[in-house]
Amino acid sequence: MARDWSELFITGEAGEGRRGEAAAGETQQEADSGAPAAERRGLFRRLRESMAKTRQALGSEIQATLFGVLDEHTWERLEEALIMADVGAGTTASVVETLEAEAASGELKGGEALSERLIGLLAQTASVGEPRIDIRARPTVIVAVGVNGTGKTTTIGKLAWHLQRELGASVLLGAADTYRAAAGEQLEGWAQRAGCEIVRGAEGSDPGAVAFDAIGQARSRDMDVVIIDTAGRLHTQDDLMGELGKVRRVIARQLEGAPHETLLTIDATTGQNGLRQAKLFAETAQVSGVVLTKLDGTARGGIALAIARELELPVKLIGVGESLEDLRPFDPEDFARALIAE
Ligand SMILES: Nc1nc2c(ncn2[C@@H]2O[C@H](COP(=O)(O)OP(=O)(O)OP(=O)(O)O)[C@@H](O)[C@H]2O)c(=O)[nH]1
Ligand SMILES: [Mg+2]
Repeated sequence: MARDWSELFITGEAGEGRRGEAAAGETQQEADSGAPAAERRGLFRRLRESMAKTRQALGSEIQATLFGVLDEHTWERLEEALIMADVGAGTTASVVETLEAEAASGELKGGEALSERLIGLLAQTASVGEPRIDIRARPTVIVAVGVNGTGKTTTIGKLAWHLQRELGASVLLGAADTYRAAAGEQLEGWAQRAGCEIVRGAEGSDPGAVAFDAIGQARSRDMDVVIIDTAGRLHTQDDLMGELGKVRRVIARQLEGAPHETLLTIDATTGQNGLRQAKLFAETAQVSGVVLTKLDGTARGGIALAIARELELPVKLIGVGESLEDLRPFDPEDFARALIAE
């Protein structure tokens, strides 16, 4: 599971070109600082802080004391709390059923043990597929798709910044959302903040052509990663799905094996409703992972634990704010622990 950036990305072996050297340098730095454990604790603390709303909502219900007396009421309260946090009916039912059965058989004794097991079960349901992002191909092409307003453009900016900062990768952005006048400018703003380059097309121009251009430039300049922004809305949903398919085909023709990663952004504040909208994208855009955004602003962050089951896709990244640093790898166990542990 990806607890930090070095675990999230699959990179080449050390010494294998620029990226390998950068990665090795990073590891050395970590070793020099001698405090990966302390760093991890710091990250975990910040994760808890950024999920304060969900944690407070859940924490007031789920505490070791909840398991003091085990009766029907206990399991009902647990179920209610998880559903309120948007963990989802299916996920909640299966987790609570297992916990209840294990408690009844005497396998688990005491509030502490039950809390721990609950964390483990939630983490387990949230684990599906490949949680990492493989960036060994050069260039690696990442496409961001999702409903308008969910945070594609913002996430791209943050991701570009982290790729450069943590891995020393060179990143080029492709502004293939040519439908909205402001979309290119917005991505340009993020490119400046992240300190990377961008390829844009004229408003209303062919998004596939922008993607084609971006990959062409990245290849000729031997760059590491290309991230393509796409539209979240067109005249109709069918148009949009058609266009995403076209962009994808152009990319595949331009570079074998690309796109290597298709990230679907989902706005956590829209809860189960957002999930339903996301399903359409997941079905048609060959999505390989989810970025769950705006976790900082919602009490329904439990949705992170339901996505794996409901979309059969791993959450790879979470957005916890509006600035560059506010993107982090998703680790189901850390996440469940941050929600539930006292
Ligand atoms: N609080 C918070 N706000 C976020 C996060 N991610 C994105 N946002 C905000 O959500 C709004 C929409 O983000 P965009 O990146 O423009 O969304 P988009 O998917 O590109 O939208 P379209 O281009 O219209 O399809 C912006 O105001 C962002 O600042 C997050 O993790 N936390
Ligand atoms: Mg956008």
